[in-house]
Amino acid sequence: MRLSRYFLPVLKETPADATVASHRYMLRAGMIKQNSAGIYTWLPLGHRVLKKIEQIVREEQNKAGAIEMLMPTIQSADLWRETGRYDAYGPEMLRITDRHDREMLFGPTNEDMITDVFRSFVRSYKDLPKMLYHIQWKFRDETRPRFGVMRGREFLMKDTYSFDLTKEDAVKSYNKMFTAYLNTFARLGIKAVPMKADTGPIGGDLSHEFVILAESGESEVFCHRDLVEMAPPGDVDFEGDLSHIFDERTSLYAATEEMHDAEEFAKIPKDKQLSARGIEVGHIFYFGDKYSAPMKATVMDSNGKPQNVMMGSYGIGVSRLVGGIIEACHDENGIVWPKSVAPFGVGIINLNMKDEACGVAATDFYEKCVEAGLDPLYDDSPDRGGVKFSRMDLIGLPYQIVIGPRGLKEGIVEVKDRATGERQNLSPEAAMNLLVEAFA
Ligand code: 5CA
Repeated sequence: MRLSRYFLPVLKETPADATVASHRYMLRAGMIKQNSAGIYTWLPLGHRVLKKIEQIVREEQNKAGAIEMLMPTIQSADLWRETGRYDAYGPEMLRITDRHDREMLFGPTNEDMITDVFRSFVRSYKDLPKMLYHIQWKFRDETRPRFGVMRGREFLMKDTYSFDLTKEDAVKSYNKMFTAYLNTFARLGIKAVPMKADTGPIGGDLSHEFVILAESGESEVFCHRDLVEMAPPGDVDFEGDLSHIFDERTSLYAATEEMHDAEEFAKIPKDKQLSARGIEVGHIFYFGDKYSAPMKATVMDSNGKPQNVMMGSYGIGVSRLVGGIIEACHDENGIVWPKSVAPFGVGIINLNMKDEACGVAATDFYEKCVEAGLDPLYDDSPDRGGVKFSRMDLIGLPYQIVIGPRGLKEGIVEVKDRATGERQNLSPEAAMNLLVEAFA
């Protein structure tokens, strides 16, 4: 992409109402525009990141055996009356009436609807287990939408629902998602720690939040330090036994504020005790027949007896992650994207648009990057060098290639690693090799 043809409305001023780094940088880098409280337009740069995160989440769900579908955003109140959640959910639910005075709502989550889908089609234990998911916009009329996309009112969620005959099988599904989440967050370039959590309006008796540790986190969390550095499971057989992955993590103390047990925490060696602030980027629940019982979602077991299907639900805040990743990955100059989710792989800065040799070299390098699949952003604007440098730092692409008249005379370009700040003078060929290797 050439910057001159792109839509990157970068702001010079720091927006006054943005109190956390991710919100400030997302506004300044032209990633989002607020439309009303907690509701945002995803501008092209922000949209790229959102889609990259979504795709990684999708790939890891598919690996775990979950099946993608798509349910609507607008739901009928009737389904929610069946489970008693229409009244229980309270003012966070956006309620709508259509022209026939039928009560509808903008879905804050989908347990009720997916249970209806399930009971409409599945009759036998032979069709189990099943894990179904979608990636869809949700609406929650939060009392205090804040921190930009991290606590929005309209937000993108990946929500998976598992269906099993027995609690024992349902726990296997829970472990699949637990494992898939560890891999997902590692691929996104962040450390998200699974912590014992409260179930809130979703319900159930087994639940974990996946939490990024960051100063701007909304809640206090407590855990054993070793959990933070644990390697992700990687390539595992999702049909095999995954309980050791779950046990290995949950044997170490980790809990959110609501579940915190000060006495248990005190048993951890002092130097391993970690209390910090955290951002919840994922939340998984096992709730058995909480929805299947009232909605009569049953399957025949091997004796021909109807059984309530045992369920769990598993959420990832896809849009929240854009902010969460920035909270974990930034410095005083701007965002420092992990390679896997960066909106472009490399930024090319042409320091002198009037210099013919620079134009030829930059265009040539840009085209080679396109061919190599590096997804380059070429700053071909007439702006001063200083403006180009700070804009490129702000938007946080992993690598910058600086092409200027002086270097070119010696046959070199400058490669800057955004994360380390390290600069190298290399021939264009060597620079290209470095990039190709970095993204291999
Ligand atoms: N149905 C279950 C799991 S599928 C559920 O709704 N869980 S949840 O309430 O914990 O939400 C799942 C994830 O959505 C959270 O972990 C969080 O990352 C994200 N999320 C929740 N509320 C918001 C919000 N207001 N803004 C942005 N993301 C949110």
